[in-house]
Amino acid sequence: MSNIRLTYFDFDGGRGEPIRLALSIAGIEFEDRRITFKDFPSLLSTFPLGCIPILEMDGETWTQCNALLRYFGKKAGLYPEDPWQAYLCDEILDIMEDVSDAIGKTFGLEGEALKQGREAVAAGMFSKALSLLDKRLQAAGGEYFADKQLSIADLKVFEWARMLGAGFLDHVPTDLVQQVAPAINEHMQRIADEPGVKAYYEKRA
Ligand SMILES: N[C@@H](CCC(=O)N[C@@H](CS)C(=O)NCC(=O)O)C(=O)O
Repeated sequence: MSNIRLTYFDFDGGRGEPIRLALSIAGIEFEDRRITFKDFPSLLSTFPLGCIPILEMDGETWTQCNALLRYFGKKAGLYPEDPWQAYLCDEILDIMEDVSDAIGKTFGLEGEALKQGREAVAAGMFSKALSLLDKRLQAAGGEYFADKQLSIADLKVFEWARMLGAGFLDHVPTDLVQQVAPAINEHMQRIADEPGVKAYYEKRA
C-alpha cells in the first residue's frame, strides 16, 4: 500500500501528468487521485493554496508541480547532475509554467470570449514558447532538451504537445505544434516511444 497520493484533474495532461509519468518511470507506487472539473470547487478548501496538483506523503501535503517533478525526476534518473544541463532542463520547466498560466486565464470564459482568448494564446504565448522550445531543442542536439538524454523537461513538453494535438483545448489548432515547431512534433513522437513512457500508457490503456 502506497503512502503517496497525487491529486490532479482527471485528464492525461496539464501540470499533473508529467509527475504521474515520473513516478511511474521511477517505479514508485502512488495513488492516482483524479478529480473532475465539476468537483474541483467543492474541494478547493482542502488544497493548501487552492490549486492542484498536490501530493500527500508522510502525513503532509506538498505543492508546486515543478518542485514535485524535479524531486521524483531525480529519483527516476531524469534530472541532470551538471549545473548547466540542470539549468537547461529547469528553463524548459519554467517556460511550460508560463504556458500553463497563459491558458489557465482562459478557463471559465465562454462563447466568443473563450474563442478570442484561446486564439490569442495560440498566436501569442503558445507560438512564442514553441519557437523557443524548437530553438532550444536544436541547440541541445535535436533529440533531448538537456544532457543528451531523457529528462523531465522532455516529459513536460511531450505532455503539452500531446494534449494540443489531441484537441483538448477548444479553439487552439490541433496542428499548431506541426505548424510552428516541426522539431517539437518529432520530439513528441520520439518521446512517446521511450520505454518508460510507452509502458505507462500501455498500462493506462
Ligand atoms: N504554482 C502551482 C500552480 C498550480 C495551478 O495553478 N494549478 C491549476 C490547475 S493546472 C489550478 O489548480 N487552477 C485552479 C485555480 O487556480 O483555481 C504549481 O506549480 O503547482
